[in-house]
Amino acid sequence: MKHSSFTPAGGAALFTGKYEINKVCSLPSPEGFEIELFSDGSAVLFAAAPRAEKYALSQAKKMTGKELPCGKYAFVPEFAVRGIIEGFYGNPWTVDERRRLLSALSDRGMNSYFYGPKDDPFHRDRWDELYGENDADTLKTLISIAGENLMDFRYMLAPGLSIRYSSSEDREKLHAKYAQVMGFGVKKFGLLLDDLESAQLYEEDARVYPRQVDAHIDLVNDVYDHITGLDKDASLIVCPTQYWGRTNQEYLTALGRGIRPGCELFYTGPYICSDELTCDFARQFYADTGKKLIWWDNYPVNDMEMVDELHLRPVSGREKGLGKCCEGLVSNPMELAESSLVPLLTVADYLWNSSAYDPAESRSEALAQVCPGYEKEVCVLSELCYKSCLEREGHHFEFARPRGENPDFERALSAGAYPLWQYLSFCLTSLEKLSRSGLKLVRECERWINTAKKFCRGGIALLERGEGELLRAYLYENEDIMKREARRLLDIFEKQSKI
Ligand code: 14T
Repeated sequence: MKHSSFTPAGGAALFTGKYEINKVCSLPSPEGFEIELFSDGSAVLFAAAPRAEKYALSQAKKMTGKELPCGKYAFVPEFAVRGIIEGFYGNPWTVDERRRLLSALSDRGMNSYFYGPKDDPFHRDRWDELYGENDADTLKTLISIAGENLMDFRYMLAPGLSIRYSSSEDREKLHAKYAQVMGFGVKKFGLLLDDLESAQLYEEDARVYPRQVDAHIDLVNDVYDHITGLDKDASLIVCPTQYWGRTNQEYLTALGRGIRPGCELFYTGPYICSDELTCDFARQFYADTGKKLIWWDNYPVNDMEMVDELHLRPVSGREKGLGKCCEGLVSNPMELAESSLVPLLTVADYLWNSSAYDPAESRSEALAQVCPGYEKEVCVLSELCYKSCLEREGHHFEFARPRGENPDFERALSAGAYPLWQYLSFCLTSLEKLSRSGLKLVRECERWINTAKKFCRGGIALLERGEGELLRAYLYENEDIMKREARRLLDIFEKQSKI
C-alpha cells in the first residue's frame, strides 16, 4: 500500500516495529489510516474501523526495519470496491487456495471476494437446487474465511442457461436459493446474465416479453425486491448479457434504465478482455446506463481461447485515477490460484492508489512474497510468456492490433548472435532452477516452463551449431507462446542461408 500524503516532522528514524493504536482517525475514508513515525523509531497507528486497523497493521509490518522520514503518513484507498471475482471457466479453486489468496489479498488492501465460479454446479448449471448439508458447509466455510479477512463476500447466481423468465415456479426456486444463502449470513448478491448460450427466449417467455432485455429487467427487479424485502441492507449487482463494447447499445441502455436504481452493473470495458480501462469510458457508461459501475476486469484470467497463455505480468493499461470514476474493480483470475497471486497482488496495489502504482516495483514485491528466492526466475518466465490482452487490442476472437513483444528478446536479437545466445542461456538456466524449486507456482506452470525450455534450447542449438530442427519442431508442437520469436530466429538464419 502506498501513502497518499505525508506531513513531515523533520529528521528520519529506523522504524523498530513498536507502535500504539489510536482508534480515532480524522481521514474521510473509513478504510483509510495514518501512521505517525517518531524520532525514537516508534509509531502511532490511527485507524477508526476494523479494516483500517487491519491495513495499518499490515503496512506497519512492511515498514518495520526501514529507515524513513519522521512524520505522519496518510493511506487512503482509492477504489471503493477492491477485489477479485472467481468467475472463470475451469476447476474452481480449492478451499485452501481461497484461504491463502483471500488472506494475502486482504493484507494488500483488497476488501471484496465475489463468488461465481462458472463450473461450480450450484452457481450456474444447477442454480435451481438448494445446497445440501455438505455443500452448504463448504460455502459457509468460505463465507467465514472472507469474514476473518474482513472481506465482503458477494454471492453470484447465474440462472440464465435454463430459467424460464415468466415461470413463477422458476422465480420461486430462485428466491429460495438467494434466501438460503442469505441464511448463511450473506447480504451482497449478484445476478449474472452473461454467456447465455442463446439470446432466444422460450416460446412462453416470448409471449410475455417483447425483447430479451424486458425479461431481464423483470427478473432483476424481482430478485432485487425479494432480497431487499428479506433484508433492507441487501444489495444486488448484475452482469448484463452485453457486458463489453460500446455502452450506448439498445440492450444495455434499456437494462440500465429499467432496473431498480440501487442495482449495480458489471462491465468488462471496450472488449471482453480489455487492454485499457479509462475514465472516459466509465463516464460514458454512467451517461448511457445511469447505474453504478464495477469493472469486471478479465485479467489475469486465461480460460477459453486463452488456455495456452500464462498471465503472470503486472496489470497495466488501467488508467490512473480510475477509482474516482467508478464504484470498484474486481479482477477475474486464472484457474492457477498460486500463480494468479502474482498479478493479483499488483492489482491490489493499483486499486489502493492507482496514481502511485508502478507495475515493475509492484511485481518485485509480489514475487518476493509468492516465490522468495526465485524472484528473478519467475520474472524470466513471466517475460517469456508475455502474451495477454494487455499487449493487444481485442477480445478472444479478434486481436485487432497486436503490439506485444518480449522486449528482452527484441533487444538481444538486435544486439547480435552472442547477446542473444547469452539471453537464451540465461533464460534456460533460470527455468532449470525453477524446475528444481518445488514451488507450488512452478507445479502449476510446468507446461509453460517446459515449453519455454524447448524454445530456449532450440534457439541455443541454432546459434551454437546452426541446427534449426529443434526450433522447427517447436513451431509445430507447441502452444502459441513464443512462436513469434522462434519464427523470427529461424527466418533470420534461413535468409542468411546458414541452415
Ligand atoms: F461476465 C462477464 F463479464 C465475463 O467476462 N464472462 C465470461 C467469464 O466468466 C470468463 O472467465 C471471461 C474470460 O474468458 O469471459 C467471459 O467468457 C466468455 C467470453 C466469450 F466471448 C465466454 C464465452 C464467450 F464467447
